Amino acid sequence: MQSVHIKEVILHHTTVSLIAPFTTSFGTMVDKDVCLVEVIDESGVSGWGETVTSNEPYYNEETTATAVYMLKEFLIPRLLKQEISHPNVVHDSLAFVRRNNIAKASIETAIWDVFAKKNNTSIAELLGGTQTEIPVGKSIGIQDTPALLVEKVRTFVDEGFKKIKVKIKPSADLEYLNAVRKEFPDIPLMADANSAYTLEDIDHLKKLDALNLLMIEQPLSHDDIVDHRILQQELTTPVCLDESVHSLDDARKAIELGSCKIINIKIGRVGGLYESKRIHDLCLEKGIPVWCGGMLETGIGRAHNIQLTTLKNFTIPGDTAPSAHYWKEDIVTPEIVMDHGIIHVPKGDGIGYEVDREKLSKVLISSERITEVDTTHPIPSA
Ligand code: OSB
Ligand code: MG
Repeated sequence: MQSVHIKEVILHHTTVSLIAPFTTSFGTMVDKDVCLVEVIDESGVSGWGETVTSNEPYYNEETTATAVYMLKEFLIPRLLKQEISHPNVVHDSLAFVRRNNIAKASIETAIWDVFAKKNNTSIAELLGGTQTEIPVGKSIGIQDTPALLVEKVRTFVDEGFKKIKVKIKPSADLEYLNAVRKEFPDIPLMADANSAYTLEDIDHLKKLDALNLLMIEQPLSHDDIVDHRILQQELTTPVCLDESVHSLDDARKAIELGSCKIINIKIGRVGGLYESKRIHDLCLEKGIPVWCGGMLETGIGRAHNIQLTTLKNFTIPGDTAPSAHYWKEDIVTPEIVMDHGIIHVPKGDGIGYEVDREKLSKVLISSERITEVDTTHPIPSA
């Protein structure tokens, strides 16, 4: 296999606007700054990644601005002009920086894209993914009334989505979910709390067991795996962890403790495709099903999610909905579309989609070329 040698990195600073506001227990998102990371190999091949951050540190501790800072001051200086034999080694190369996983993933994923393209293959193939059709779920933000939510669910069920995920918070949970279940007794339905509850809510959360949910996602604190164990012992509804799993080690500990029965894998949250694959493999071995979460990505992040989801333990529909559900116009071509609740995995090399520079220019604020190591910080060598 041909290795990667990064000649330059271009940080494309963009602002993108969702077609509709998206509300979770931690707030409402409408516009966000996204940094698109273009890694250019000495052969001239470009690969793409994206910071799946938003402008505020409400989901986790990172923002787009902190991710850009980490890239410029630490991560790019560590990788620029280095010989990278395989993208599997990037995760460990960046381990000298604690956390900042979304920043790390933005460049790690771009290196996977370069490596795959240089070697005339797809990321899915490099990972060992075999699924060619990805079932798609829809994540629905918190609505003003249960009736509005039911109408949204109806629209998405009619479009063919294979799973419906409803965002909840203490003032918008049982009444909303009951309304949906009454109207749709059999659909695969789940709830995502984004850490809105504590163990004091345990009696309240037990009422969810009557709703036959696929799972409840991240009910308790964003970095907890101990209280989730206590909750899981009290619930028949499977607990799924999102925010609390940042690494293979976190996944192992959560599984050993019995803190969850399902794991949501997000490439950004765990620092890249290599760690995502390792978590996938561990979960497969332990009988824990996984699914691919979403972070309201542009087509670049979405494409990486599709490549990852080809792995066989992604048995539950993920949150990677088609681009038109987020953006008036996405930046990749062909458009990412759904066919009766299925995304067909593209056959092309790398991420399988092309970044359309004309479309990119419409959301671009500025492009910053980095060709030399330029940092005042000491950076450990390989
Ligand atoms: O918790 O899964 C989450 C979006 C932003 C931050 C956190 C989450 C989400 C989603 C959206 O649920 C999923 C999507 O991309 O459609
Ligand atoms: Mg979540």
